[in-house]
Amino acid sequence: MIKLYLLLGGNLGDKQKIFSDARARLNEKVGKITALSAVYETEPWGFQSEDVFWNQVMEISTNLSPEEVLRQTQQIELELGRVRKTNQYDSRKIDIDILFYGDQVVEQENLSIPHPRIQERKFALIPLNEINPELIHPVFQKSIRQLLQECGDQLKVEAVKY
Ligand code: PH2
Ligand code: MG
Ligand code: MG
Repeated sequence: MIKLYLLLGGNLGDKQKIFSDARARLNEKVGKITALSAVYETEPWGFQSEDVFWNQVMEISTNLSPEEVLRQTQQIELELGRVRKTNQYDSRKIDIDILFYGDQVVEQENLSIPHPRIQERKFALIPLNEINPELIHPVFQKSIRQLLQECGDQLKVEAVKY
């Protein structure tokens, strides 16, 4: 079993319903969810939009390979209505990103693990820090707590109660 960390993100549609569906499908298809952060309301990072994001991080215990995880998460994105319009950042119903797969480093054309921009994004670091601040980034050899302290991202990230 490998400890996998996934990030949910979305800023269109019924976010509560979509996130709940995504968690149920991940729990069924990828592995048991063993830790879950709060849901955070976050300002769009890297592009302009009126529609704020929700983000949430989960830890999953999985037997799937990284490629199989990618296939399942992309399938779930499609089932939940994800439409990819451009290669630029864009509003979307659901994005499921692989942050970490144990301490493995994967560099393939369509898959990079750890997620290549996690260290620049408080919308990923803050929820991950909530569930595992001691997790070590296998490339930088720094904890999530340390990466968060060093992160210069100023965009708003706030836990939501719903
Ligand atoms: N995802 C992006 C680009 N920008 N901003 C926020 N707040 N949350 C996201 O999940 C997000 C983003 C690309 O996947
Ligand atoms: Mg993403
Ligand atoms: Mg993605």
